[in-house]
Amino acid sequence: MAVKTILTEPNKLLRQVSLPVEKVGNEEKQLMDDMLETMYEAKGIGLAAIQIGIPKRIIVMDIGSKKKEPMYFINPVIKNKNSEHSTYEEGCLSVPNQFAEVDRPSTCEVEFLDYNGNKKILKASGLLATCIQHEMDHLEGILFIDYLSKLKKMMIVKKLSKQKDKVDRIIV
Ligand code: GNR
Ligand code: NI
Repeated sequence: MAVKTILTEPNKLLRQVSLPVEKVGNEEKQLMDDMLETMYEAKGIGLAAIQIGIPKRIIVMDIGSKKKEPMYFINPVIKNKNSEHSTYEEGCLSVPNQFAEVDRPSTCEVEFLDYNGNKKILKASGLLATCIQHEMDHLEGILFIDYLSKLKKMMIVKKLSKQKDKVDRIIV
């Protein structure tokens, strides 16, 4: 297992649409292990493969509070979205230290393959529903800041760009 670097906005790769996984083999399992370790190290509750630069439709999550409860989603598809919405203060490891309220369907059903390649269906509500929808957006190249007003989004991207320039100057 290995901790990978998490890409941050602005980065073109984060806008790429991820491709379906053909078969859940050793390479995919290795990737999921690395993703989980990277997510835990960054203290996140979810991570999509594209966040470490790999455009595959793979997500790992752990919203457990006490013990580790890892979840793996391969080729996830949302089946039923509730017409009732709820708002949640979201953050993203690819948009560091920025938070904003996002409105999404309050519950949903997700069909996916698990770590062993078995087909599963999950009914999600609360934080789980929010997180899975946030992660599935990553598979389409969408970030939570895309739902904010143009002005709010611009301010966040500008801040992050400045932060990146600073880091580059220190390294160079
Ligand atoms: O760690 C994360 N927390 C979070 C909080 C509210 C809504 C969504 C998330 S997902 C985020 C990790 C991440 O960026 N996943 O893509
Ligand atoms: Ni995210």
